[in-house]
Amino acid sequence: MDTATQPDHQPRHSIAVVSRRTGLSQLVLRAWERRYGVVAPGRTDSGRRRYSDLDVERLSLLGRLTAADHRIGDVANLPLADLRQLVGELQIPATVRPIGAIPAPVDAAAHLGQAMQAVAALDPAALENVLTRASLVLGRTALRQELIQPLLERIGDQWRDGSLRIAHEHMASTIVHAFLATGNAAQVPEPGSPLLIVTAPVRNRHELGALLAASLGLDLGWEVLYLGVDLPAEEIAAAALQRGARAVFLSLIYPPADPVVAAQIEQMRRLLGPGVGLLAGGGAVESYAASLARIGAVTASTPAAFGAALEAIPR
Ligand code: B12
Repeated sequence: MDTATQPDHQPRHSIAVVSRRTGLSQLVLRAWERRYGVVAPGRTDSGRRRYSDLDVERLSLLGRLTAADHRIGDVANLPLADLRQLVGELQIPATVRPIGAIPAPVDAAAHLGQAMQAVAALDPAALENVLTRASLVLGRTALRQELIQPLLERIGDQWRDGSLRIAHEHMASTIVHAFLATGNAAQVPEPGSPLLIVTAPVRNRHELGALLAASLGLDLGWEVLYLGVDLPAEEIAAAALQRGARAVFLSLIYPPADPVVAAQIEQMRRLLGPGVGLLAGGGAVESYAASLARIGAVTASTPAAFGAALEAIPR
């Protein structure tokens, strides 16, 4: 039987989907293909890569192995069965195996514990190590939802109850910011992807929720123009119109229920016109529900809601 007709050999997943499933950035996927021929994805008529289920499994296994210190050059061309066996052998020792100075955990809760230790110790290199390793072991979705968001919440709680200082929060925010920004920059959208602008309106200076939303937008196959925070409505609208954005995401974390912010939100629709989709998310979003409803903005409090809202926007 021709293997190309078997379901798991059929090339059907885009590079964005494969990146999301394997936790490997698009940059790494392309580099491994070019340098080591790890997989040979099919191509659409317009030249876009399409990966089969078996390609995804192979890439996932290679991601796990490289996260556990195997050199990609040593494992790149092993048969799938050998890769499965090698990863199987990792399972038990992985929890006790040292990578650098820190034992390598396999689940998000253990990574979170290590990340909090690094924050408490004011050790940016250790925090960066935990994030880098987690990105390979957990994949991008779990990294965002089960490590980075809970980490920020815990830091906020411990900062409020006085067990962490502002210095701890600033160190952690700096590392998480750089980590997310670098990961986002490495995600190259496919040509012709619709454009999403991600930003936060004036008085909003929390940036990490916006960077998380940018990361999610990239995973969903959008090109993202990230404009940082504390940006007046007219600047956001001018950028959206200049670049022909299909949608604008506003991150609203703090301050809640601020009349100046509400007025800026309401101005957005007038400045943008009817053709651009508006979305909002973040801890303060409910306090702006009335203004958001008036301008027809969709509130996305979960990744699934965010995905559905983007999906509903004509491209
Ligand atoms: C880091 C941080 C800072 C840093 C930000 C650095 C940076 N570069 O971003 C700095 C030091 C600047 C800062 C300043 C302040 N902060 Co602050 N900060 C935080 C901290 C620890 C993390 C913030 C963050 O990025 N969270 C990540 C986002 C994603 O969390 P979230 O809004 O709760 O979002 C949830 C959902 O809405 C959803 N979500 C969010 N965005 C999106 C997007 C999409 C697409 C989807 C699907 C879902 C989604 O995901 C989260 C689920 O867990 C939080 C603690 C916390 N619990 O968040 C405090 C926190 C937000 N800060 C707080 C406060 C009080 C302040 C200050 C007023 C402190 C001060 N006295 O100066 C200032 C205000 C600054 C301003 N004007 O905006 C409070 C806010 C309380 C409130 N709501 O009233 C918090 C909650 C801390 C606390 N426990 O008290 N802060």
